[in-house]
Amino acid sequence: MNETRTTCRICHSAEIQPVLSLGTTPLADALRRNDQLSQVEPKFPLNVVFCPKCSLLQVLETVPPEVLFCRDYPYYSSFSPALLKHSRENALDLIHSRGLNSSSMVIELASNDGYLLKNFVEQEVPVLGIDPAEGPARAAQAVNVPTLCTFFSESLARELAADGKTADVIIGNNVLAHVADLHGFVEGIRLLLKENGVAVIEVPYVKDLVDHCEFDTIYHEHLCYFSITALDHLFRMHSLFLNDVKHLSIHGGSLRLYVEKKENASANLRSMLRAEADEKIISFSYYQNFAEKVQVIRHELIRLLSGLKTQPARIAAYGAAAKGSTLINYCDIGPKFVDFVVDRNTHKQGLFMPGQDIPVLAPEALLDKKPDYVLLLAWNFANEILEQQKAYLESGGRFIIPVPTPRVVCSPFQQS
Ligand code: JHZ
Repeated sequence: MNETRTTCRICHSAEIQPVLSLGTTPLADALRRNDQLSQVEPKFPLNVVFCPKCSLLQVLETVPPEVLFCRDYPYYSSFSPALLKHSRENALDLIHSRGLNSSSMVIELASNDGYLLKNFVEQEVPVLGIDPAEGPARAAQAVNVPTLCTFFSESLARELAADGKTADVIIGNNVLAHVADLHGFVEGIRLLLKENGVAVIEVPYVKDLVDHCEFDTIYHEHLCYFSITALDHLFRMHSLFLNDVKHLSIHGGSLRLYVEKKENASANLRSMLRAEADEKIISFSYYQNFAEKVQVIRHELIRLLSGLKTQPARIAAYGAAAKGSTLINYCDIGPKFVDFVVDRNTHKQGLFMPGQDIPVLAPEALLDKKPDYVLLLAWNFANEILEQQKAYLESGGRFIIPVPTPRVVCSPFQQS
């Protein structure tokens, strides 16, 4: 059963303040098969609150991780070429900067289909992946990335450490925000990390979420939306130290964190912490008009789509992304607006979008069926997707980018 929190996920303060309600939505990655469409679809409240004490933005509802991530989890990182490039650069940089070799150990938490660890395997650096999603974990094993198909936890870290499997580098990309037992997870990192090891962790940055109104990245898998201040606090609670941070553009704006056992804060980290205080990212006032901005996007997007429908235009969507599910369900964009969604991920093709029962097809459908407009649900990969879709654009097709302000674009260079 899902639980609803009454206290902060990091500092346990009960003084949490409401920021946004996205209503009651289905699980964002629970795409359905044709034979499931007549069944009742589970839906859960999706409410966002802010903790003024430690500055953590978070959702109140916790859906059991086994329900979210295990059996039919359809997200496979390797279908996004830009993410593969980003991950390879990260791996090669770590091999070089940390001097990793055949006697090192790299452990990745939420290693998915081996999209990142395969780069270390290629350079003969020993690795271990840990991921609870059965399909992606099998795919990783198939490309020779040793993978434990289970959740990472404090107790698993204890077992691995007792077996002598401690890490020079622990990687955790887009996983910290997903973890219900946040403190157990971070304690596990401490247990698994060698004395001079580093944990390199990527999380979406709450500043980008708010500044660019990326409200669709809020769904039940994402429990926390981190500021650097909140992260600094979290790691200190487990005698770990956030020593450096990089601000990256991936996924609409992310942070790459460098966490170690000894405190050695970079000047860059100190200045980013100061900037968060100066810009009030750590105060409730920063979040106060977020809900209003989200409502404006919903209103403008529906107005745009309704106007196009009266032409009458035919509209499809690109990206059966989890964020796409939040967008179409919060804005109630169903088959009356969108005929079909396309996605390169073959595990999503043939299924239907959660809550709105829109079919997911292969991207070739854009040239076959020639819709007039394509709503870009995976807007975080806009550059890459518009480049791939040049033929569609040249044939007169148009994309609609929904956030931060819904707008129509007709070339790869226009969407910023
Ligand atoms: P994408 C994922 O969220 C999953 P999602 C997860 N919840 C998370 O934390 C965030 O990332 C950070 C497809 N695609 O990655 C692939 C193409 O078809 O933006 C995906 O299905 N062609 C763990 O699901 C979807 O779009 C392409 O060229 O919101 C993108 O999903 C590319 C680039 C992608 O995130």
